[in-house]
Amino acid sequence: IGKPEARLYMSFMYVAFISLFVGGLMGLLQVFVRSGKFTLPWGIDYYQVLTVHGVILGLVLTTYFIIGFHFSLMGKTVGISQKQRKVAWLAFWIMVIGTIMTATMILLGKASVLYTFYAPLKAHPIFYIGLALVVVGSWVAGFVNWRQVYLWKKDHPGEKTPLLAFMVTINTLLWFIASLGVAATVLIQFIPWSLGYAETINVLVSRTLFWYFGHPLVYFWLLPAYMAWYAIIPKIIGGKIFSDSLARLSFVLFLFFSIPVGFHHQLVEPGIDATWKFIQVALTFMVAIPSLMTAFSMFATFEITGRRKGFGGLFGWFKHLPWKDVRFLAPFVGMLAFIPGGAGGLINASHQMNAVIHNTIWVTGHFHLTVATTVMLTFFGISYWLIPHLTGRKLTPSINKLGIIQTIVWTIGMSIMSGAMHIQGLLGAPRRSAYSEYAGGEQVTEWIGYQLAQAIGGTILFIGIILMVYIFVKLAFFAPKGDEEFPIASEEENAEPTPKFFENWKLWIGITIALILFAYTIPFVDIIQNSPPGSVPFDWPIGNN
Ligand code: HAS
Repeated sequence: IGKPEARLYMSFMYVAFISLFVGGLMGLLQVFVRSGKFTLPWGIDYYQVLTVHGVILGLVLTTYFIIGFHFSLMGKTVGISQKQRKVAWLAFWIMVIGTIMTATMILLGKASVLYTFYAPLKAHPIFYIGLALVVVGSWVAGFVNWRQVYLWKKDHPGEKTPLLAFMVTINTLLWFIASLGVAATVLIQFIPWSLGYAETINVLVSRTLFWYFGHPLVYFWLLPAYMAWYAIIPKIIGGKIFSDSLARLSFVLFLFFSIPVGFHHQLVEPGIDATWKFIQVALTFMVAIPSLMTAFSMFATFEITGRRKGFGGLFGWFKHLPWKDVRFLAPFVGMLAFIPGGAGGLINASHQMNAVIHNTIWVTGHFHLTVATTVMLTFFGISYWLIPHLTGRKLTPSINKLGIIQTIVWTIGMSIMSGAMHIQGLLGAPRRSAYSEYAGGEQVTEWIGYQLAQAIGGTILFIGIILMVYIFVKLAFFAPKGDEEFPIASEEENAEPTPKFFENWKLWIGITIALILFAYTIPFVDIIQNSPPGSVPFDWPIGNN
């Protein structure tokens, strides 16, 4: 790989891993506060720390890692020109400026609005302007990716887009369409409101636009992990991609179904008609299908590879997997975590059960299994080969061993922390709350042991973060020079050829937009028409309703 490309891709990775360290430290402080054995010094507020944690890990770390990974995949499969690289740098710097603006406001205590930042919580205008810049920067990066594919297709008429480039195109499309919602609420509602041009804000509109973005956001995190599962893990285990068409279909289904489902975060919210909640829940169950297809495909790859290596029987395939290779082990633990993580998601999406867990710390447990384990361990698994590949170094056996220890530490820490969160949530403990005895409520005593378990799990996780940051620094600067492989698998020979219609982008985008309009138009008009007094939407520039 050329130096200028590597420098570009690595810049995103540096921001990602610095974020991992800072965000992890904040997580440690939180579990300590919640245990009731520790108070924050110097008047630092719990919600300030919680906002840093959520924004920096949920939004900054993920977005930078994903964009850096997208670029690496595109560079490898369809190439990047010098001009595209320049625009990609522009994207990077717009994002960095935005991130610095946002982070400064949070650190000054002027934006303790949590990573979901919907109204009525209000932050300093610079916080929102910074966020808007991050989104704009990410769009510029996405436009570069589309241009890369477009030019490649022009040079290769009639050929199918390489699988990984196809997947990146879907993920950037998903991100673009979804982030229009957050851009709308930030530009039309929050910036005027925080600047004082508008006196009021329509809370329900802001929450609805946020969740229109917030749910697909989780698939924007998940899909890069799936890219690795479908196309990279088979190579690492010495196998092939089970089916290129199946992989493409599952990504197309994610594009369709990940956006028109935001109401499943608003099931207990008054002001949204129950019929539309029902429809969006039905669509939510549709979005589980491509994940089940992914599970099927992974089992197929494991089994076919195992049998080819001569491991027969019902579970013989299990034995051949390269357990001592951290490039496999870390993502594999991520897959395992997604079994309870995904099941938890289906519980959340079911209206009656949602009433039990909504706003409890169960939800925090759910997303620490999904994003903080499934996605993060896969991202770590990618880093073990991608970072040395980019820096011209080698993943040595000793760093590999350290990676295995890191994976085990993460698994233990997360099982304790997330397990405690799930149980405590079922016992009614709220999420997003500092330590409280709730006026001596009897039920509260049941939570204490779990709060302590959370603190123990969180501390183990923090050790995992230190280890990972150490491994990153080693791979980026100190590992011996060499050529680390960029592992991309080829397809099984007997797989059906991929049908041509997969390249029909107009069709995919058309269906996506139709589904969004179907799921959102009527309820959105309804929300606006029935706004309570004092919350007229979009009242800027009149501003005094
Ligand atoms: Fe979720 C809340 C529903 C997936 C993240 N979710 C959240 C929040 C986050 C989040 C961050 O319906 C909190 C937001 C906030 O701050 O308020 N979620 C779902 C559903 C799914 C789901 C239906 N979530 C995710 C993923 C996330 C994520 C992925 C991040 C990456 N979630 C909800 C709902 C809420 C929610 C409600 C709101 C709750 C409330 O009331 O506030 C589905 O996509 C899940 C489908 C997944 C599966 C699993 C397939 C299994 C696979 C593994 C295969 C394993 C192998 C290994 C191959 C059906 C693919 C096998 C080897 C062996 C040896 C066995």
